[in-house]
Amino acid sequence: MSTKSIPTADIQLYINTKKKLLDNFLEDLLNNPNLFKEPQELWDAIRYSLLNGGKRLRGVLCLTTLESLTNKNNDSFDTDDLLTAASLEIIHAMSLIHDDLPSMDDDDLRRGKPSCHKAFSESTAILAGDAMLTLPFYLISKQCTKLSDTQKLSIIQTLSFTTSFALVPGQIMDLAIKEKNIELNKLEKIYANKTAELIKASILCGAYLSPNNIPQAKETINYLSNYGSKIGLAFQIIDDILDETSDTKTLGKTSGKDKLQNKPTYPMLLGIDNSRKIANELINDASSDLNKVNLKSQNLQFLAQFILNRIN
Ligand code: GRG
Repeated sequence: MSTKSIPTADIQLYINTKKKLLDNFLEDLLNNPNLFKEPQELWDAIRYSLLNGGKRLRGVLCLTTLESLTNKNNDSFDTDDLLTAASLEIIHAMSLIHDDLPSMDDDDLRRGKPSCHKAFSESTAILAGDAMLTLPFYLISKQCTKLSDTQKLSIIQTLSFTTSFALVPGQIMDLAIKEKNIELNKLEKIYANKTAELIKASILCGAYLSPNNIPQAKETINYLSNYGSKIGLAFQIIDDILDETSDTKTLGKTSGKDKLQNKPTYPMLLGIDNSRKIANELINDASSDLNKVNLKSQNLQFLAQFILNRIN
């Protein structure tokens, strides 16, 4: 299937509709008094960090993958689907809380508001992140009632593998960079781990939510996996470009920080034009991977385009 393009406003509307679904679901989840008890400070910090905007790209990718492999849509996603998509957003938000800490990327601003450790205390931010890291495993194992044990295990394995073997190592490698002239392949490895793997995991979790009898399941998973790694790397390259070219208000986090911290990035190593070219190639490659999968819509293609054209 060749990819038609779609007006940016249409894909933004598509994303916003799913974002609203996820925002409402997360809000209801966090307002459940049976689940969230004392101390108030902990749950206030979690609510503050989770219900504060964000593009919800990981949750949207999960639901879009499910939609692309099945006949489900916004009206027919069930609680298990939304708990899984929400879990990806919970882990993502947790990683942002910890990333903003003074001992990590040290940023006072996130999603246009003071970072969690600024709005609360550093210890509360660390502990809120800790609770958010394991919450998804409780939600999926206990509250997903329709998924088979195999599906739950695949999702839990994907999430735990991604955090232990990609996000955390990626962050450690990122913090350890000392030389400004790091080789590109080393930077690519860091980005693949700290950013692309969770994006890939979002797509895989969406695939695991669909019934187990997808034709040629293994091949489908492989192509979706390749698509995820490529759009994930492109996402981080665009993030680097936006850090240089956009402003703090649009980004909702401090712009120009990489330069300030003397951190090597794609634009620093290759220039903005070449970095954009690489991101463009990655999106084209990802699109070719998707063309090998029998999908019911082109929405994953459109999300890849969105990643390239995003402004925040
Ligand atoms: C244990 C999961 C875990 C993590 C600990 C702190 C850490 C290790 C990893 C941080 C990795 C990190 C922050 C990577 C950057 C990824 C990135 C570009 C985030 C911004 O994503 P957006 O733009 O954010 O989708 P919004 O706010 O829109 O959700």
